[in-house]
Amino acid sequence: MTRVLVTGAAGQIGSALVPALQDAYGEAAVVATDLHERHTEGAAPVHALDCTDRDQITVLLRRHNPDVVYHLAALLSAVGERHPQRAYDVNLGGLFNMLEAAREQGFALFTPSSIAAFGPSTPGDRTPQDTLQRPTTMYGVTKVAGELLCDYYHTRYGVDTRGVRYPGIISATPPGGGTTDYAVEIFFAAVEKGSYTSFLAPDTQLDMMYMPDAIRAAMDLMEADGRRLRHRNAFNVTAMQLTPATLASAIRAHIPTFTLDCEVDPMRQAIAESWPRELDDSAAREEWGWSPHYDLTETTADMLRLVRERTATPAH
Ligand code: NAD
Ligand code: AKB
Repeated sequence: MTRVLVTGAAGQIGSALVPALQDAYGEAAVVATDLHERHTEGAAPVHALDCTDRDQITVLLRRHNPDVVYHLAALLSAVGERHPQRAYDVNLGGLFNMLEAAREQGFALFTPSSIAAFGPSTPGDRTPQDTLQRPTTMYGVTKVAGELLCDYYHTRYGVDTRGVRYPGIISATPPGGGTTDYAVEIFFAAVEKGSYTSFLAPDTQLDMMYMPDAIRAAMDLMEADGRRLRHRNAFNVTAMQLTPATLASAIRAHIPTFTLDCEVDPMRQAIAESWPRELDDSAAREEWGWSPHYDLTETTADMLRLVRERTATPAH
């Protein structure tokens, strides 16, 4: 039996990853952890694990003895810019602690990086797998340093580290304070109010992906034959390139009266403009067979269905 532990399990990705892991490996095989303990009806219990607390990590990981850890605990870009010191502690200090635990205990470690690991001097179109990385946010700095740390622990200690550079993730689970959060908020606003005010300018293009593809990317990479992986950590992955305007027009195919306007938040606009417009994900396709299943049309239809279910709002 594969035993799995997830950190940051109560967040946007973790709350979708945990049930998918339970489906794949069985409920008893998956331990969900986050900063604070949580018991929500119908969901796996979340155990307390602060990834900046090395002693707590050692005790909990020895107790559960996982084969694989999905390390999702982090502060995202916008929150990270508001609290850079805390972002450094959680994103890099927490990852260092998990890597040390992986070295001592021998589990495989999945760590997501992000399009935020690139910066304004990176080529923004068809951004290559291996290219210039000079991010200008604390979040991005911790992501690029984290990619390097994961590479180091693999080459130096043989730890089975793996990871992807996620684009913005669209889901009906709430986002945690990033620059791409608008792509989730817009669906809730469309269903609840029929209009949305975007904090990014309407023509700001970023890579995006629907949650089921993001979950499949993580699980497929962890199941892939390690001998085929030349990059291991920080594989570029993408599914679609969106702007607030293109997303609004896809929503209008279902809600014709939907309106988009915009009040630019200068901080998040500057962050978005420092990130790539479209990643080249050919290394992931070649090395472990990655390809997305959801395009904009399918994502929009499924998101509106889920958001209506969650908000109990009938279709217009
Ligand atoms: P999120 O903010 O929704 O969730 C992160 C979780 O980490 C939260 O539940 C939070 O309580 C927890 N956490 C914070 N500090 C902690 C600590 N000290 N110890 C333990 N847990 C702590 O983030 P997410 O969107 O689920 O992202 C998960 C991972 O994926 C992160 O590494 C993030 O950088 C990466 N990622 C996410 C996206 C995206 O669009 N969601 C895109 C690229 C990369
Ligand atoms: C953010 O906007 O901070 C995240 C990310 C792309 O890493 N969604």
